[in-house]
Amino acid sequence: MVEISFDSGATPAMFEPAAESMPREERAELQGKRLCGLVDRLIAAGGLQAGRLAEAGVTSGAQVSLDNLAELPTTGKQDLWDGYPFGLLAVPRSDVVAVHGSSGTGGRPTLVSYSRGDITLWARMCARALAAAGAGPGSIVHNAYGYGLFTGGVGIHQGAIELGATVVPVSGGMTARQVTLIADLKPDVLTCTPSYAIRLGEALAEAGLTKETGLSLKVGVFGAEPWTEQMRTRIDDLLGIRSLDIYGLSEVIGPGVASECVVAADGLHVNEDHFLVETLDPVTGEPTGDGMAGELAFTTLTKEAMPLLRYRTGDIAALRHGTCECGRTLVKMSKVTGRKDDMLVIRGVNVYPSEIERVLLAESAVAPDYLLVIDEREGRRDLIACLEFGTHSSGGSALSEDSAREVLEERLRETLGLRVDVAIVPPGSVPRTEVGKAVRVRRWSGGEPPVPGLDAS
Ligand code: DLL
Repeated sequence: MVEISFDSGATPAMFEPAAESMPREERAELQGKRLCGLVDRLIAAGGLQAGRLAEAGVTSGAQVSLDNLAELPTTGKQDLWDGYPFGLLAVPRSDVVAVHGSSGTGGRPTLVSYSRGDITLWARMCARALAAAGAGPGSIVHNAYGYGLFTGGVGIHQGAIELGATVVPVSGGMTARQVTLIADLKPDVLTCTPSYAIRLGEALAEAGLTKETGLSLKVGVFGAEPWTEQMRTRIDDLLGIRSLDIYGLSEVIGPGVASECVVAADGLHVNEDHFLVETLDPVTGEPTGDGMAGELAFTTLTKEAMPLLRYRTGDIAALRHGTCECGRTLVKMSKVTGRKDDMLVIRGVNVYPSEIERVLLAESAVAPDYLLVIDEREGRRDLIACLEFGTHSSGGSALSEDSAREVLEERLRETLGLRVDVAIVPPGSVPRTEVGKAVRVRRWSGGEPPVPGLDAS
C-alpha cells in the first residue's frame, strides 16, 4: 500500500468530530428522536408514506423506536417512478431549491428534490468524506465527477467548498484537458469514478506524469459504481495514491452517505446520524445481522424535501459496528459487492460481475479495463470475459497470452463453479469510460461483437 504523509503528520481531523465519534448509545438516542420526528413529518405531509404508516397502524411518531424499525413499511425505486417528478414531497413545491437524480430505465430519470436545508446537509456529508480522506482547508480537489443531474460533481463540489478546500470543477471527459489541469494546478485529491481514475492514470502516464516524475496526487475518493479491492490495488499502483471508496445514491442524498477514512481504509463509515442503515434479506426483507451481507436500506432521518423511510437500495453489503482506529464510531459498511438486479444467471449459476472482476484483476498481466459479454446468439447463454493483455504498467507477469487465458479460465471455474470463456482482445479495444458510470456487462444477441477483435465464430 502507498504511504501517504499528511502535512501535520497526524491523523486527519474530522469535519464534525462530535457527531462522527459520538458514543454509540448516545447516537442511538439521537437517531430514535429523529426517527419519531421523521414519522410525524411524513404523517403530516400525507401521501404515500403516510398511507403506508397508517396501514401499519402507526398514527404518531411516538409509537416508533429503533427497536420496532423492522415493523415499519419500506419504500423503493418504483415509488419514486410512480411519483415522478415531484411525488413524495414533504414540503411545499416552492421550498424545493434543486432537483438531482440518476438516469433511469425507460428514459425517465429517478428524480430527487432538495430543500435548502438538504443542500446544506449534503455539503456537510461530502465535507466529512473529504476530511476522512485527509483533505482540509488548502487542499486542491480535482473533481472529475460529472456535473449535472448526476449528484457526483455537484455533491463533491459543495463538500469541498464547505471544507474550505479549493475545488477544480472539471467534470468528466476531455481527458487531455484534465491532464493539463493536474500538471498545472497540482491537486492532492482526485475525485471521480474508479473506472475514470484508470483512464486518467493511463493518460497521465502517457504524458509522462507519474509519482516518480512529480505527480502531485496523494489520495482518491472514488465511487458511484462497484469496484473491488483488486481494482483499488491497480489504481494505487497506477497513480501512486491511496484510493478510498465513497458511496451514495441520489434517493438518499447523493455521494456522502458513507465513505472510507484514510487511516483504516477497510470499509465505509455510514453517516448514520442522518441516514439510519439496515441490511435486509433481499428476498424476505427480514433484517440480517451484523457482518451478514444484505440489501442496504436507509431511513433519511433529517432530510426535509423528500424524506424516505426504509428505502431499499438494491445494493448488497454488510455492516460492522465498532470504533475505528480513526476514532469514528459510525457503523462501517463493506464495499458494495453487487446489486440485487445485477446478478447474472448463467446456465443456472448466479454470479455477480464483481466476483469475476476479483479473479481477473488478481492476475497482474491483465489490464484493468474489461468487459463481460453475455453471448446470447442463437440460443446460447455463455459468458465471455474480454480482456486486454500486458498493457498494465506494473504488469510483471511471466505468463504468455495463451497461458494467461488458460489460467484465468481455470481460476474462474474453481472460484465460481462456472465456465467463463476468456478472450484476449487487442490493446485499446475494451471501451473506456470517459463520462458516467462504467458499463461492465453487455449482451450480444447477434451482429457485430460488442468488443472489436472478439471472434464472432
Ligand atoms: O452514484 C452517487 C455517488 C456519486 C456516489 C459519486 C459516490 C460518488 P446514483 O447515480 O443515484 O448516485 O447511483 C446510485 O450507484 O445505488 C449503487 O448501486 C451505485 N454506487 C454508488 N456508489 C457506489 C460505490 C451516485 N462506492 C447507485 N460502490 C447506488 C458501489 C456504488 N456502487
